[in-house]
Amino acid sequence: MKIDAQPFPLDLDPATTALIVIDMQRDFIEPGGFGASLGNNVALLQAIVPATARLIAGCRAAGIPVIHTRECHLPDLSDCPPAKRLRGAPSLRIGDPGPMGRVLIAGEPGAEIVPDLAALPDEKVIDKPGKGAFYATDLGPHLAGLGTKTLIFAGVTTEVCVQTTMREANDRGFECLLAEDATESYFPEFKAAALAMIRAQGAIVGWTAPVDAILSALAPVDA
Ligand code: C5J
Repeated sequence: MKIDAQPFPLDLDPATTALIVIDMQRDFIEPGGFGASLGNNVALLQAIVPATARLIAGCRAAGIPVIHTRECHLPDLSDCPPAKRLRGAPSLRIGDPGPMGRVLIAGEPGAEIVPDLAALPDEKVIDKPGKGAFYATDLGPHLAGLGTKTLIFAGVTTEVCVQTTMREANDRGFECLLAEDATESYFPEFKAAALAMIRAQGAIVGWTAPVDAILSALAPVDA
């Protein structure tokens, strides 16, 4: 099937496609979490939850596997180098106790995916210590097991973990499509720039398309 995407239509076979929803966690999206502790306006990210939920539902209905990632660390922080933990000037650093438990620590309430986008019991959830979801995880072998060739991406933030994972995926041979209104940044200008970079030079990293364009291709309405 063809997706009405930029910079040109993308041919996609649902049988060899997976959806990756990046880091839609309370720590990034709800007040009191890590994103807010860095001084960011989390309302921007909250706004994409309904579109992301529609994309997830459409992919589930089309039989496309849904994979969720969570950016989080071990309780002893052995997988969080100072080069990551000491960046910025947050009111709460990774591992500090906050209103939703220890910030970005696996198993803590803040590290959970927001309830509206929760994984189904049979869906793969990948805890990742880095920005890219392939780094230090079993995402690569998991996708190989599924026979995946094309990845649809959603989640936050566009220019950090989403773009990093798309670049990792493209280097590994996957065709990549980013759902434009199911991704967001705390910095609207960074989102716009990331979308432009991804599809520049003939889709050098991948394609972008609105959720509705993806859903209408997955479930065409009979004329
Ligand atoms: C950030 C992410 N922005 N998931 N994480 O720190 O993009």
